Amino acid sequence: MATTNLSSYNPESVPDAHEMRFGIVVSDWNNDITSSLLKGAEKTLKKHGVSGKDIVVKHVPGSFELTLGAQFLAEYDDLDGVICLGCVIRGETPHFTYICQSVTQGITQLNLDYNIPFIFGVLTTEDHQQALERAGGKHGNKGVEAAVAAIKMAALQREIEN
Ligand code: DLZ
Repeated sequence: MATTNLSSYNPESVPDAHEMRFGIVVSDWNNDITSSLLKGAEKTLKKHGVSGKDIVVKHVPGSFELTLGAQFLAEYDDLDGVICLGCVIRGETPHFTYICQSVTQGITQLNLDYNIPFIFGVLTTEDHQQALERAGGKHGNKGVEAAVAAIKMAALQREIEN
């Protein structure tokens, strides 16, 4: 099955973001992967005009903590959106399933509770190799995809509100 390249998109389809401000909450679990996701997200936001001072990065211990970290950012800063970056790799126990369910439901709930977008930039993979391939490897970078989604959703909100 062909896998979409997560870094491939039409730059002209992305609205100008120079007046936007974003939070990024990033999980330290599987840091070799999530640090690449963070680099991809920051680079993409800047490429579309977001100033470095308007990118607020906060770290949390693991993907389970992404939801609360994102809520803290939404509560205490004036943001156009929050990008949640993490990497959950399947292990030998059902832990994977519980963390994936929790973070998926948590981020969905934040989208419904707050009037800004929360973007799901979480890799959920069978093994470390699959994660590497999606963190700047042959399938692109999930952080890039998440940043593009954040800008598009923030622009959509501005368009509808104005
Ligand atoms: C405990 C745990 C395990 C086993 N695996 C992962 C993982 O693959 N990816 C991830 O982001 N976090 C993992 N964690 C940590 C949990 O997300 C969480 O930080 C701890 O359970 C403490 O609440």
